[in-house]
Amino acid sequence: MKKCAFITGITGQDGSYLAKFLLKKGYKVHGLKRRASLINTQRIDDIYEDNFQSRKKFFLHHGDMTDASSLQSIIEKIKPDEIYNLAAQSHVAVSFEQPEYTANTTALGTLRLLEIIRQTNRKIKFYQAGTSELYGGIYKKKQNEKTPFHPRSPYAIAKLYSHWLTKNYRDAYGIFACNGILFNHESPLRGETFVTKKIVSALVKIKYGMQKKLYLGNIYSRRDWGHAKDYVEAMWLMMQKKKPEDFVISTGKQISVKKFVNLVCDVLKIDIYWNEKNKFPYATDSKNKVIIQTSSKYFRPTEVNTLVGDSKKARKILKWKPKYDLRKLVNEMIDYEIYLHKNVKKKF
Ligand code: NAP
Ligand code: G4F
Repeated sequence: MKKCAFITGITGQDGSYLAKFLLKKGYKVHGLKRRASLINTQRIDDIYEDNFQSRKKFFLHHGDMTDASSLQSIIEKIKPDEIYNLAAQSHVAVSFEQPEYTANTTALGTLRLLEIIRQTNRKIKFYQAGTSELYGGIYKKKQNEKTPFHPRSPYAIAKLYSHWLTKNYRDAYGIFACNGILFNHESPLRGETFVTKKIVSALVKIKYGMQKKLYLGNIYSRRDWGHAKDYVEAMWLMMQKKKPEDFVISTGKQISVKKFVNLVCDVLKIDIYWNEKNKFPYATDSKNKVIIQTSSKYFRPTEVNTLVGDSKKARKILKWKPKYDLRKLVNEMIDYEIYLHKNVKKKF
């Protein structure tokens, strides 16, 4: 019989890649969708459009992580074998502005799902979308499953609650519940306000005369950036093991936001010159025009300066390894951005 999965956060970056991945594996896929005044299914519309068959395998249900009754009626109706909890207020900077909403969705949302599993069917497997933000202010060379946590934002603290809750429901009730501790992962479908997508999108537009300047925050913070497509495979692999365990998923390499900008400029053949003597560094192009300006608007009250993961456990036990390197990821993101603006580009 076909396996049935329920994905919360299916309209997001990871949700869309995971849905496609599971459909290819022959799953029936159900997703949670919030009601919005504008259409919010752009990332998954192609599942309907490209694959006539998927109409019988792919279903969306209205609901919200803050509304237990909607989650309960969906789960009781569809009877999933696996739940992937990807829904969250996932933006670190926004979590400082909306800490209570972040806790409600990102922490209590997990509790709502686990309670439904505990009360209705403890055989449902549960994946929790954990994050490298849990490590926050820990300055270990590389972070793995044994590294202590030191969250530095309301978002990371909400995720910490979900991390421990997932472990607790595993220990207390024998539920197959696992945490993926995923380091940053990007793609052409990344949300517009995360730094990689913001940089790629702006520099493509600057290159074609559609935008003048890119404003950034802390260009010195360093991240371990992988591709979302590789990372959703790891989620599924964790759920296929006999025993539920937690795994770090990462590339093991990090670069700074500034170096990421330089890499994108290199691919786009934009010459840039950094001036870092000011409190707010900026960069000019070959005509001495400022095209990148840092601004306090994008600084966070507490920053996570460096993250780089050690995913040896996943590589050994799950036999997982990333297929994308950073250059391939950047090329794909740039190609997609150029494709998006192709028609507009013709005007210039
Ligand atoms: P994303 O693109 O921001 O997607 C978040 C999803 O959650 C969207 O589908 C969003 O719906 C949904 N959502 C938010 N609040 C909700 C609510 N109250 N009720 C129902 N749905 C709600 O995030 P992502 O990059 O795909 O990440 C997926 C998960 O992994 C998140 O939990 C994130 O915190 C975690 N994570 C991400 C990374 C990363 O680098 N990408 C790394 C570690 C962990 P709308 O489309 O309606 O907004
Ligand atoms: O792209 P970011 O917003 O990602 P961040 O904060 O690392 O969080 C992402 O990854 C986490 C995993 O570690 C996920 F859990 C989380 O859900 C999310 O997907 O920022 C990356 C870095 C930060 O240090 C930030 O301060 O880039 C810096 N940055 C500099 N200028 C900026 C900007 N970030 C954003 N979003 N916008 C800027 O203009």
